[in-house]
Amino acid sequence: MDLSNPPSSAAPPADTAGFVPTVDLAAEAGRSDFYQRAAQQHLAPLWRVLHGLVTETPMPRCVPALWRYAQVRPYVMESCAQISTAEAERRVMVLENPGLPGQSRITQSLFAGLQIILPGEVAPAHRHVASALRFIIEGRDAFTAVGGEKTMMEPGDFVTTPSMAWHDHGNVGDAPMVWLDGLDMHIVNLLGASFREGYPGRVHPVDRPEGAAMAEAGCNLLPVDCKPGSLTSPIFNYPYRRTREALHQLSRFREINAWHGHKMRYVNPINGSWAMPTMATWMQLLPKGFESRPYRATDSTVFVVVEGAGSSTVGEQHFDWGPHDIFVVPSWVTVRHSAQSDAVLFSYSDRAVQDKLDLLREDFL
Ligand code: 1HN
Repeated sequence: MDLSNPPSSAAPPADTAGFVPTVDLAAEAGRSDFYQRAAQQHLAPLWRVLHGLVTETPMPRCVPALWRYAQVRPYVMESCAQISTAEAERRVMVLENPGLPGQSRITQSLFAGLQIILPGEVAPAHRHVASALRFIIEGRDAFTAVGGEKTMMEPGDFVTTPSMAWHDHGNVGDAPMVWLDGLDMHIVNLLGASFREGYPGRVHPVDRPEGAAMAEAGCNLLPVDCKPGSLTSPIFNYPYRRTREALHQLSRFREINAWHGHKMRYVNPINGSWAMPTMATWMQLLPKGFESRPYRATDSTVFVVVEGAGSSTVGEQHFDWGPHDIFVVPSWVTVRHSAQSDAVLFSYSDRAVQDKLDLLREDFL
């Protein structure tokens, strides 16, 4: 028996350096009766699983993966013929990491799905402990209402739904809207902290004017009597128009970061931290011809291409990408980006959690 490779954990890579336990096979066979008797008491020997539990380096089961929008869009559209929003509650096609099939995970800790809402449809109000982000991919004239305020959404907007905030969505236009949903429910579930509730009506009442959150917190000003209520940013729509303009201005005077290009993180103006307590979010501009230096970090990251074309080498894999394509860089896998034209990438990861728990490691190679 190979003690370094217990069946319940991922196999270590062949090049894993360091201590490999030597196993006295005869002695191990002699212990099997002990193992069986101990198991009756719900006891198990740590030495048979230790190195799979505490690995020398991250060993994500999540693998590098790319979803080309042109290939998945027809399925998102077809889902509308298959089921109504009323029946589905949320009409979402889940992006399943090929290394984690059947688990509704795009990374070990995060969910991603493509939600579509047709003209005239309403996704009914509910709330849950899991936080959600929306990254708008196509369409216009659709809104989300969060905690009593509505916001109209446009492609490239980053919209948050804080933990336990009532939310419903609607499309008042004449074209479908598609966005990417990113949720942290796997983190919530790991901790056994999940609750959800449906609202008795289809929509939750709106009691604040559109633009209220932006006026209160989105103009580098805060009301003098502002009292932070949660760790989630009070700004719940970060419009692409403003983000794109900031990146453009930045690129005119600031030295480019060799690993990230021109990359900005979305912040909570109350405390300067991440916009959401569990999910870190960024937008980056890679100017035409830019080739990033290799980088790796312990947060598995989901990228959504907003504009432009380019490619990324993720571990052994090479992904060519264009607008609306989605790809994943797993924990501790080295990534290099290359931009064929000016390219803009949105990304999110569990770094907001890893930061708080002092777990994050990164390598600038
Ligand atoms: C959810 O509530 C939404 O509110 C979207 O739009 C996707 C995926 C899993 C669980 C809840 C939404 C979701 C979700």
